[in-house]
Amino acid sequence: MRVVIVFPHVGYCTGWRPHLATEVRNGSTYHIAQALTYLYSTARHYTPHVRVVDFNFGSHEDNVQRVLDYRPDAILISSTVNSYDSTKQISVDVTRRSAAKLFVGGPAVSSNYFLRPDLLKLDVDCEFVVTDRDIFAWAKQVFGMVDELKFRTFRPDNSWIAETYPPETRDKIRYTVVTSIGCTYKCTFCLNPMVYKINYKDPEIFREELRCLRDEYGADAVSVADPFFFMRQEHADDIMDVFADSGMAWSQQTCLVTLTDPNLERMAETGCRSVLVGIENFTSKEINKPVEVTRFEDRLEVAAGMGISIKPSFISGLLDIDYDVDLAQIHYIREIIDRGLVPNYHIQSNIYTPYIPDARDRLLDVPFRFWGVMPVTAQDEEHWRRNLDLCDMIYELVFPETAVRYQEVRAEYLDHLAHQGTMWMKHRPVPRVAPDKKVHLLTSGRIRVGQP
Ligand code: B12
Ligand code: SF4
Repeated sequence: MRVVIVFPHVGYCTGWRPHLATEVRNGSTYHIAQALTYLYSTARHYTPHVRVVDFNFGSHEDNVQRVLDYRPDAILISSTVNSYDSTKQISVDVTRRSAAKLFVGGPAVSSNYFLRPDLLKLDVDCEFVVTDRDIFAWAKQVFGMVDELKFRTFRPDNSWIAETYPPETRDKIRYTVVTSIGCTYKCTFCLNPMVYKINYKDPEIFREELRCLRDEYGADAVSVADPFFFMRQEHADDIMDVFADSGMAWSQQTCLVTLTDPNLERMAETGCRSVLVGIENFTSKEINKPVEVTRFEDRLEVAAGMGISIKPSFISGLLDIDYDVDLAQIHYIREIIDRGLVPNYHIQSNIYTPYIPDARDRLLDVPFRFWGVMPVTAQDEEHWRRNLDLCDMIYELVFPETAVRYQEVRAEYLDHLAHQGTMWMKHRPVPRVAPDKKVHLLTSGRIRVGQP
């Protein structure tokens, strides 16, 4: 069986920081998706004929041609919601000229398939694939069989990188690895605790993976994609020992409470240069992890003293937060930039995006490329104006260098809304499920709305 794995274009939410910056600078890099490494390696377990095409590089037409040239029997598209416009376009363009069977999966599908299926409608036939705890289970749908593969012992194969990205592109990408999946916290807006069974990679498998990235690609730094690096101390210690032996620089993401003095010291000793820390909002009850201003500022200072940059991430417009409280947080973010505590290009500051179906959201009818950048949910028109105002304040105060680009994207967004009969998206209502119950229900199909 011949398989092509496709990563669609990520819309305006590029992953470069800030999203709407028109120049790539301050060390920004494109992070290779671990979904691709694992989709490729798993597919190779079943067939030798696998190719990956990443639509974030090169033209759409050339990439469609590359998919077709491989003469696939199956095409697997891995999509987030932000890249779903591109997924729709690719689906139409490839199925028009190929008889390959189309499978569409990834976070867009896992989060929406059961509770908001109307969002996934495509103009072509396809089979949707939901990840429910087991990241290898999809082989049953695609290959008609499934072997017992375990994240802990599975050996990822990174040889797809050389076939996918030409050397000039490889200079711009950041090599990534994943050492654990899932999360022990349960923030209501996050897919991680809902889609993955918690699991930890064997440090010796990880050592081999790093060796391959260093020897075959000359990688001298990697980014760890684990949603919560310090989820289990023993595992994190083992992984840091492997980094110490490798001599590679590394970065990771974790929660504020785990940035203790001993952890920061060991991170510094083992070559960790930066850590993404999800602060999100200092007052919201939607957040399941402890975050406090004093601890945050104290940790910023201690980490900086050890040569580690803390890259905080903030969310405005969460469902339980008032406009004034959000506005105060945006001013606070500006203040920490002015006080020299964090440069703005190390900050993620986004308007709340309704990635997880929630009966409290009312979605706007805008293309998916705006998700993660502009407001796409509000209770009513007045609330939408307040969310838009928060968004304006974020770009004006936190990312002033994006002003021109922001105004272009904003104008396109407003123009789109002005040409709709109604600004609200029509879809069947999302069933009310208590946020803490969603962790076990979102991807299991035990509550569902009916298929797209
Ligand atoms: C690491 C990470 C990042 C990293 C690296 C991103 C990258 N490109 O890899 C960084 C920090 C850069 C990042 C950025 C962003 N991210 Co991110 N990220 C993650 C995270 C925590 C882990 C992804 C991962 O590596 N998983 C491990 C791999 C092995 O598992 P997997 O991806 O689930 O894939 C397996 C299966 O699901 C299945 N599968 C997947 N797709 C398909 C398709 C088919 C056809 C089949 C058969 C099977 C299949 O098989 C795979 C392997 O076996 C996820 C959380 C999540 N739950 O996925 C969020 C997540 C994917 N990110 C998200 C978002 C929104 C973003 C940003 C848009 C954020 C922003 N505002 O900038 C950007 C987009 C950047 C980009 N270019 O992709 C959202 C997507 C929401 C949604 N519902 O669409 C997620 C789900 C987190 C969340 N908020 O809940 N991200
Ligand atoms: S702590 Fe981070 S990864 Fe875990 S559920 Fe909350 S936002 Fe998601």
